[in-house]
Amino acid sequence: MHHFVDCGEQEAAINQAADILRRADRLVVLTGAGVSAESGVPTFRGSNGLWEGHHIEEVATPEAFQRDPKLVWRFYNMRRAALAGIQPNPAHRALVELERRWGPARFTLVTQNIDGLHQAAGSQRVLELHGRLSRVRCTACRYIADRPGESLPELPRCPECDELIRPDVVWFHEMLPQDIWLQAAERTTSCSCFLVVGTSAVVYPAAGLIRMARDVGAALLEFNIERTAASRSVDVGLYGPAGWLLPEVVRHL
Ligand code: BV8
Ligand code: ZN
Repeated sequence: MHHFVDCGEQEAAINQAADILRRADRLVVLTGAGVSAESGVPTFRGSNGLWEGHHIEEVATPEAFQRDPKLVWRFYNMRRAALAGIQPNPAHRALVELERRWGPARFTLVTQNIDGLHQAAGSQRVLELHGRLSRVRCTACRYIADRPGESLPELPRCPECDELIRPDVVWFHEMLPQDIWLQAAERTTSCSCFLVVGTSAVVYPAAGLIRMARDVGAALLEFNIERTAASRSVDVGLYGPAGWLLPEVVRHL
């Protein structure tokens, strides 16, 4: 396990990471909020996990929605509105390039993010573990729809049955979409190199993929601006903005 921090050592880390990637047959990448940070999307723990004085873990829950749906919709409508002004950054585009080089059978992008920026950048296959901010679904019937760019009322109702609709995201204390989780786990346990990009690695079961990759002997690379809960498990840590480091490693391939 090596951590390179200053630019001389960072150059070494970039070369080492490129060497490891070059030899890798099947890649899995796990991204978190940090990969969208340079697009202007606030991270969760950057604001020490607060929104309007509430802990995000307390707003993004079914209990909060039950108790105060207006508060929860205010939180999500604000984030939906913010989506209008954001674009993918070079980190997203570097991951599109990796997918192009390895091809869909040997490259899997797993994201905890709900901003849709990977798809906007051109990633073809994205496993969204925590859902999608632009999508809404009914709390009562099977209505579900992708409604990007639309500002919703403070208590939006279902066009089919008039019950409350909710963001189609996975809240804390909710199960992840089973089929997506199984695909992510299956790809992770058969990969030879696992990249952890822009995540504090504290939210489970997503963060559990890191351990799963290590347990099958995959090489682990971390891209982050600082050390995380995953840092002690990785082979090479590259510490700096993902929007610079990821394209840099791709350039060295
Ligand atoms: C579950 C969607 C099974 C919503 C999200 C009690 C009861 C039940 C469960 C639990 C419990 N206690 C704990 C749990 C488990 C819980 C959990 O892990 N909690 C944590 C807080 C400890 N998990 C769950 O509840 C999961 N479900 O367990 O179900 C179950 C079911 C019922 C009963 C029992 C068990 C569901 C988890 C999914 C929650 N939904 N998002 C929304 O977004 O509004 S999670 C949320 O956090 C986001 O998806 C986000 O992606 C994710 C993780 O955060 P990160 O992406 O890592 O973002 P963060 O800000 O933390 O870090 C950013 C990183 O980027 C930093 O490291 C920073 O240094 C770096 N960075 C910043 N800038 C840059 C950069 N890196 C590179 N370049 C830069 N420029
Ligand atoms: Zn309905």
